[in-house]
Amino acid sequence: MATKPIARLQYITDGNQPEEIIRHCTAFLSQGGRWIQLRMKEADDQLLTDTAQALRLLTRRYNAVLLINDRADIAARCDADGVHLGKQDMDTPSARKLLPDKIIGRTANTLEDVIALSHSEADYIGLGPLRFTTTKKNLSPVIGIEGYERLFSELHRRGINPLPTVGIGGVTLDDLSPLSQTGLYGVAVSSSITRSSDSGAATAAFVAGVERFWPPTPTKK
Ligand code: TZP
Ligand code: MG
Repeated sequence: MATKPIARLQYITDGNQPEEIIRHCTAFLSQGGRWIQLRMKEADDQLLTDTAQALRLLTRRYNAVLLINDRADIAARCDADGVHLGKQDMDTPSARKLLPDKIIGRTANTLEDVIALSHSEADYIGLGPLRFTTTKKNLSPVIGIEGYERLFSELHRRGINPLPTVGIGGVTLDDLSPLSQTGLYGVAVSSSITRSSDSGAATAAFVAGVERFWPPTPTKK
């Protein structure tokens, strides 16, 4: 399967209020963010579908990627660009049947998870948590910057080339420099954007930080 372009900065929505979600997503997109994962843990199917459809229209205006957390069926129904699935969610082959050409992201918490996923039909990995966060319930043990360093050196030692892997869980601006040195492909951020006093300004700082610490590689002529 052709490799799909994965953004180095991914925004994960927080909460279950569509107006708030759309407000923060608009700020994110207007400041250069191009990848949104809609995560509404307490919404029923109707509310999730309605919000996903509104975000689909919004993200199209910015040529941005829209993923739906947990629900491959709703991602398909809303013509989202893909889905992000946790360990308890649908298995990857079943999700691939629903979303043949779309992006499938999966959560990893350990070296073993990353290795298994890197041999799967998934497209990218969210690996975390970097540190404690209240955004997610039932958090797995924190990895820490040193944990990421150890994990990527072990992958290197074993000759394993992982799927693009983004760090997640309590990521702040100050983490971008050290995280970029570990082997991570990028970051997924929620509260550092959603809970800042100005989500647009926070996005602008993340966009600049990600470009600085993961500079685009020049394409050969
Ligand atoms: N998975 C692991 S941590 C997390 C998810 C969805 C939440 C990340 O959000 P925040 O607010 O950036 O810590
Ligand atoms: Mg899930």
